[in-house]
Amino acid sequence: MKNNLIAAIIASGLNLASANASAAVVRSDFSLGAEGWGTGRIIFSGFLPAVDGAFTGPVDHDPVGGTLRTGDLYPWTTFRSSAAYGGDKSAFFGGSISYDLQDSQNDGDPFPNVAILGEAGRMIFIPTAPPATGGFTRYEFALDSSAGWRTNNPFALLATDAYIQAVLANVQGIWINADWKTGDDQGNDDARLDNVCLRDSRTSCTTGLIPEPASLALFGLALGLLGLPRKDSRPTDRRQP
Ligand SMILES: [Ca+2]
Ligand SMILES: [Ca+2]
Ligand SMILES: [Ca+2]
Repeated sequence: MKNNLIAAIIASGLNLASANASAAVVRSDFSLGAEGWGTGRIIFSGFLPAVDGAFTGPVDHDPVGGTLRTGDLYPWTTFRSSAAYGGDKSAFFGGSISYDLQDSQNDGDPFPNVAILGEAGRMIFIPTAPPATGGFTRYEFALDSSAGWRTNNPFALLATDAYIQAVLANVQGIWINADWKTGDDQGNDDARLDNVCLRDSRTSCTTGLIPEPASLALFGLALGLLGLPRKDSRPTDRRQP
């Protein structure tokens, strides 16, 4: 009876751990290539930005820097995520999206920095001041209402947690702004992107899965139960203080 209980506890702990690990993090460091990323377009819908969900264009890869790179290709040019960032990302609610971004020029004005498109035209975006021109600026935005996401409809209202969850339920892609300088010539907006990380609330982008206290307690309980029969047979002189 006790062995069945121990087995059940361990099995549930392992299931929990593997479910977390599979949904915990999506990363792109562009060491070897563009990793399925491309360029994207934003258009204005009234006074609000709207991403072109059907479009993905070519992007450059800088093998020396290990970064994505693009010049200004469209009226409003962005980087566009690979398919790995699409689909049901509900598990990432409460986590974050982070990346390093650089653009060689800007107007000094705030623009949407990152946009996430869900289904049925639902989009959330965050406007910021421009990134640095001579080096990367690191951004991290929580995937909940604390980050100040705005909606594309109807008046750039602050997105509620429920709206953000609806977007994450079926993500069409992520768009990161590569066009901070007005004008479309190829000489401006040398934009670069690196170290993109989409993570859930239990995962670190650098060290991977952070064990949950509940999981640890469960494992501790299981291991403790397993250890009980052996305890008395362990030689006293080998116990550690
Ligand atoms: Ca890199
Ligand atoms: Ca442009
Ligand atoms: Ca431009």
